Amino acid sequence: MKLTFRWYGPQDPVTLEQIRQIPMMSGIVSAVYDVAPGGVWSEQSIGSIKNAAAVNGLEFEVVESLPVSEEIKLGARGADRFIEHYCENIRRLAKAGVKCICYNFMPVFDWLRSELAHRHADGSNALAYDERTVLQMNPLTSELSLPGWDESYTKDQLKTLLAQYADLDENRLFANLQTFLEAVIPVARENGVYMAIHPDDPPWSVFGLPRIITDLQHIKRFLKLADDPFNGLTFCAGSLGASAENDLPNMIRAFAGRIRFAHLRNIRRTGYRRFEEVAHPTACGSLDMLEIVRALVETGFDGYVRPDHGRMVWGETGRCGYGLYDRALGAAYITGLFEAAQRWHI
Ligand code: DNO
Repeated sequence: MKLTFRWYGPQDPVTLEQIRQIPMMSGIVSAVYDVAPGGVWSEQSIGSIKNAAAVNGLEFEVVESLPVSEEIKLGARGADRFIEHYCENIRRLAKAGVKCICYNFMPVFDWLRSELAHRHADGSNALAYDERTVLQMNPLTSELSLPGWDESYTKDQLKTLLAQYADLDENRLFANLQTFLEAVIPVARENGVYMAIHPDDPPWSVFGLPRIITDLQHIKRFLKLADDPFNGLTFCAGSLGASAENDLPNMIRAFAGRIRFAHLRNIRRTGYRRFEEVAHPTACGSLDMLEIVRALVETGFDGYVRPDHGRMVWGETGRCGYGLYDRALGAAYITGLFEAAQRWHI
């Protein structure tokens, strides 16, 4: 496996000089942030990420995210043009040495949380989700807003978008995903880039919008839409683990050979559709991190890994979930798990 770290570009308070000092760090996971979803990334912007990484002895082989525009998810008029843009981005990224692209197919919202700085007993804070809080919010009328996406749309834009999704069910979303994959996967294959869809976070429907990358059955269905090694998966432990019904090591075994990227983090489930993000080690949360790594090693996983959301510790401030310290601790812990699982075949 190759250990990587997410970097949000020159604006990120976490620097490449810091990232390179984390033991075993091979490269960064990044994206072009100044182009709206659906646009084409300039070769210059892609090249400048690559160069900045290289100057610091780091690779840039993984993109997260190359966003899929809502037109594609909706199967709306104009979707073809955006799919062509998407393919062009794959070609350009491949030319710059990118080997894996993480994306998601969640309508309207990406990840959702009800709290961005949930305080833990030890004084650290982390992201948290409580469905009871989320259900009190009507994204159209409520004055309350959810962290994570509230600045992305104006109320009017959101209203139009949600109306467009009103009669889109799971099957139609799958059909639109299939149309997307039929165009994109051959381009990915020709260019030697693995596509790695990210699970929905949390892995259930929110605000009546369908979510389809959620559990064993749905992900099996997704993998069959294009039964091709280049149609792969980002295995996000924290996203899938939010549902107690997801048996993560079992899912890893079921998806063997198709997992290209692993996001490893722990969460603690504290009730029905309620969880908080915690430090990476097994004993800190509900997920058995060693069993997860063991399943990856056992199934011959040779993709990219990154520590995922960290807590804010030692007074650090910055982008929620993406500070330096706790993710660096997570990286060191993940390295240890892989070393043990690989050496002792535990
Ligand atoms: C949140 C991330 C997601 C992820 C996208 C991938 O911290 O895990 O935003 O990058 O869903 O497309």
